[in-house]
Amino acid sequence: MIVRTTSEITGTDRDVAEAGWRSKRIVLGGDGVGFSFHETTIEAGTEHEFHYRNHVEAVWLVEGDGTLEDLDNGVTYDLGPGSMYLLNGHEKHRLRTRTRMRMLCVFNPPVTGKEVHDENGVYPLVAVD
Ligand code: 9YT
Repeated sequence: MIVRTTSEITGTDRDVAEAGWRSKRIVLGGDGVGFSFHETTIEAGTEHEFHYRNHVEAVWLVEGDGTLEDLDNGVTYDLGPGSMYLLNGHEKHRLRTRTRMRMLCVFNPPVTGKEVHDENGVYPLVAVD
């Protein structure tokens, strides 16, 4: 069994930030369970494009609101506390925050912690050592 708290990973290499967003990865590929589990916060009034070509991601919004645009078909969804979106088709997407969002995200296959977004907002598939 593994038990962790947010405070013990804050400021470590499991706590990553890029412009406008920050993500604390409480479970990573190295934990060996087939998924990774993240708490992502995105600042108010920001816009982000992501495209997880190699991963399936579920995102459960706990706090905040904004919109999610599916860039594969142009459909836009309103998001608020309790909204969940599942990228089961590797959809390229744009998140726009009205207020600061806090969301819980699961990735399969797991993120290892070594990925960086490339110029298209894609994470490469990185094997666990
Ligand atoms: C909202 C979202 O896509 N979060 C993904 C996790 C974050 N980009 C990370 O931990 O790298």
